[in-house]
Amino acid sequence: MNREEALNRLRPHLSEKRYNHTVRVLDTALELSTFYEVNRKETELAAIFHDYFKERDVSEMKSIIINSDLSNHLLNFHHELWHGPVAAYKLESELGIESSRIKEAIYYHTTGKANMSMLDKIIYLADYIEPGRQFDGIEDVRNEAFRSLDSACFMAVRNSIRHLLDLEQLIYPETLNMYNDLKRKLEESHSE
Ligand code: DGI
Ligand code: FE
Ligand code: FE
Repeated sequence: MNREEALNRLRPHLSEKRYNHTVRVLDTALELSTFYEVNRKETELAAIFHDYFKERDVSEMKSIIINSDLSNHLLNFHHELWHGPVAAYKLESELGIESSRIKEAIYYHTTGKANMSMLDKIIYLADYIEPGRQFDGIEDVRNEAFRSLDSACFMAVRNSIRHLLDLEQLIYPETLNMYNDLKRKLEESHSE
């Protein structure tokens, strides 16, 4: 599926605002993929479809989770966390995309996880730093993004956890796993 076809498949499922966010994530992700030499085609499709299920009914996502091999554990956490896994699950049957690498990047784009691939990190980070985002401390993450993928992802997940703590929200375990994993890796690389 080429870029134009993919965007045409996505368009009916999103509001203009969310569609424009997706195009900015796509541009940002492609810049990162060029810089870090990550497969362009995979980056393109993962970015385009990362929020494919973002604006579906919560009840639709819930029934997909219950009637699929997706873990019901997700249902114990905020429904904001469901759209990635559900989109990843539907990728092959609805869109004919078979790549497990694309699937994984979409699955974990909201929560992150330990041992993320370069593609996973690029999608996670592009979603966080695309030019339309305004979070506290985001400029530091934008600057770091083209210096070290691990360090920039660490800053993003650290900020997100801080934000969730401020709101007294539940924190999904994979998000903490991502934080711990990158913290260890960055410490190891500094002590070399
Ligand atoms: O879909 P987007 O808005 O582009 O971005 P996203 O997929 O990163 O979703 C962000 C939302 O997910 C935001 O409202 C914060 C929420 N979120 C991310 N990680 C966690 C979380 N919410 C909870 N409760 N726990 C998490 O670990
Ligand atoms: Fe999302
Ligand atoms: Fe997004």
